Amino acid sequence: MRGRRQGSVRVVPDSNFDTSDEVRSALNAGAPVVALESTIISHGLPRPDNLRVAREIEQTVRDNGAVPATIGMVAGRLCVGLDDDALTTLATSDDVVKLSIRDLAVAAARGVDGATTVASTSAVAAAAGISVFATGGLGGVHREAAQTFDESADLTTLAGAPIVVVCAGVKSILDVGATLERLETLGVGVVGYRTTRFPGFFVTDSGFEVDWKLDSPEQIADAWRSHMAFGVSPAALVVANPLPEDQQLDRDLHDRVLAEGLNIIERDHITGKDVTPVLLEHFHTATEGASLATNVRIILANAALAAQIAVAASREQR
Ligand code: PSU
Ligand code: MN
Repeated sequence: MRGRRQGSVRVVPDSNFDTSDEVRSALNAGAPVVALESTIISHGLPRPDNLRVAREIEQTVRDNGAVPATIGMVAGRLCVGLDDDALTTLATSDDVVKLSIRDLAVAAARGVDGATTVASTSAVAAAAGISVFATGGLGGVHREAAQTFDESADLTTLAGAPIVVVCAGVKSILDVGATLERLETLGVGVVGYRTTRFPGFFVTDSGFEVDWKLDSPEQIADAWRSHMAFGVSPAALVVANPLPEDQQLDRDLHDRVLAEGLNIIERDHITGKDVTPVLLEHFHTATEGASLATNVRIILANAALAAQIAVAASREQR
């Protein structure tokens, strides 16, 4: 196979992906690029706000000095950097398939439109030579996983995708403690941004600690440079960026809606890749928009921090 190595992932020649001119030029010049996922757009946020938010995320990356590379599949082509038409399709079409890492090849053969999860986005981004990725929340170990075995492929994929992932932790719809244990087992680094408390997405503090705290984009870029220079681990580095306390979702509302959502999953026998989207949609309808507003603040904050990290990393490279 052609291509240079970055961790265990081979950086493939960009002809294997449909890379936009803007993203390709930025990568060739060593300029800062931030990868963005598309499942958040198609299955994570309600319409019609999702398209507006998708554009705002890209604009936030630009405002902070980096080039956005939203990743997704259009008519079977795996795209790194979507134009506005493609973004619109993924946000508005009813036929967009949620694509985890295992789905990419079959989906390409079928020529579908698809949205990439954290798993597939991080793997494609790392292979394309992008070193920073912004998302909302990671998938993780579901409650009841001891019976259902429901653990997101996000976790296992991050073990072999060398990229910095900026997120607000994982949603409390998951088993947060078990998710952190799995990240440890898988060798995925977790640092808190200006905190040692692991965030719970809608809420600032999930109740769990992380071992490391880094306080600036430069410190994170330094850590990443060491990770890549040592070359002893192919894993991602998760940067957990909590929402300020005065912006989190009301705790009582949060706990009530979560309990309802978990009941729906059990009542309707929801399984597999539908679990996460059904829980997220329940949150957005049951909180009458409050969770959506929180969600948007989180994603934009993560996009800004990711761009600042990408800028710091590209400065050090030169
Ligand atoms: N968690 C969120 N918002 C999301 C997702 C997770 O708070 O939109 C999406 C991401 O794309 C993530 C995926 O990678 O759900 C995980 O799905 P699953 O649990 O089926 O692996
Ligand atoms: Mn699952």
